[in-house]
Amino acid sequence: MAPSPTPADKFSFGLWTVGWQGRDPFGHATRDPLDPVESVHRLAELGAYGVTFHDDDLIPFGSDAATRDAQIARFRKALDETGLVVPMVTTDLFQQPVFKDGGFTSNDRDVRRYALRKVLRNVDLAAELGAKTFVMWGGREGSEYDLAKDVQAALERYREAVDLLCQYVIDRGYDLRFALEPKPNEPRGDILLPTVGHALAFISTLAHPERVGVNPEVGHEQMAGLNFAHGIAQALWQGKLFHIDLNGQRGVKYDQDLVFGHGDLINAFALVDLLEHGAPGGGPAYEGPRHFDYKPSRTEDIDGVWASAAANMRTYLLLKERAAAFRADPEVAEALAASKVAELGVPTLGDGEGYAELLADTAAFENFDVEATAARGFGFVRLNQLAVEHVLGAR
Ligand SMILES: [Mn+2]
Repeated sequence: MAPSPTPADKFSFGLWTVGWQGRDPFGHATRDPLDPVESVHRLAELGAYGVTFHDDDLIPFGSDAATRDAQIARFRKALDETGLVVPMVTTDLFQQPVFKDGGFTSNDRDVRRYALRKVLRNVDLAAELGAKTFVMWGGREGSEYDLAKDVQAALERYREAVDLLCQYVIDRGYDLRFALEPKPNEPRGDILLPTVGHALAFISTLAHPERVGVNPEVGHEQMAGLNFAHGIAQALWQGKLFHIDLNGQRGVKYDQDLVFGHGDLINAFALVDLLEHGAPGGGPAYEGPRHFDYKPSRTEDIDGVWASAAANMRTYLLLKERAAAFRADPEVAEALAASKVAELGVPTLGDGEGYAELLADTAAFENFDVEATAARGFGFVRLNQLAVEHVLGAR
């Protein structure tokens, strides 16, 4: 029996997740629009603590000032009534036709200036609502045709945009950090900053790198055939895991946005273990919101929407419970020791040792028994089977 979700679990959902109407490139919507106020109430009832949104999820694109203010007021009232918070806000720079070649990196300079204004306005709203993280998914920042996009210039313009936004929040005194969300492709043929690694390298070139981290999404990394738990581990190691998008994906194909755990379940188990306990060698755990960026499948009716929202949280809590049991199992402790997992946390060089001491250490090389060491197994398969059995509830 997994515990029911409570706000202490810090589960959050995008308005665009439960609000997705099931429209895809081959088919019309299968569900009616959902009022954001209704979503706030239903998510609170299910035990979520937070709700997130793109500007256009809350305020229809092109609304006049009065409509915008009224919609924000209705939303705020729902937050006050439910106690839900807004930990993160993001801007839609992908749906409107004007952004067909991107926002910050459109070849058209006027579009780039318009995109920046749209984001600046939403940064003000994010700060007003108390959000601490501003996510940027550059879904249209990319190309289909290599000769039509100067990628180096596009990266310069990307940097110019992020530097300007950082300067703005610093000057305004906002307690807000940015998180870049990588994705390899879809809707563009190729998207800039396609993986966590690309994004981390880009951040190191910025004027205010301390203000910018990543918001990795399970499916986005797995679409590139990458190991999500590894990407998260590197982001944590570099102090850059500002936010996370949890969902499920079954291999290298279109972005499925399944319920968390409905893709690679064993990788999801390793992920929850890492987020909750930190690295075995003492690396940090994750303190931020457990944010679900999934889509209730097109086959589901509105009851299925709320059932799938609950499923995300329940799967997370079940995996959290299973991870705790895994860590507490004496046989697992013994298998971890046999696999020398903790030994990787020991520095390769001794205290005060440099290359001179290493060169002088005959045990390290001249007298090292290469053959005997090479013959010893690490026992990783046994360890993994113990993990699988914990996931299956067999232990
Ligand atoms: Mn996705």
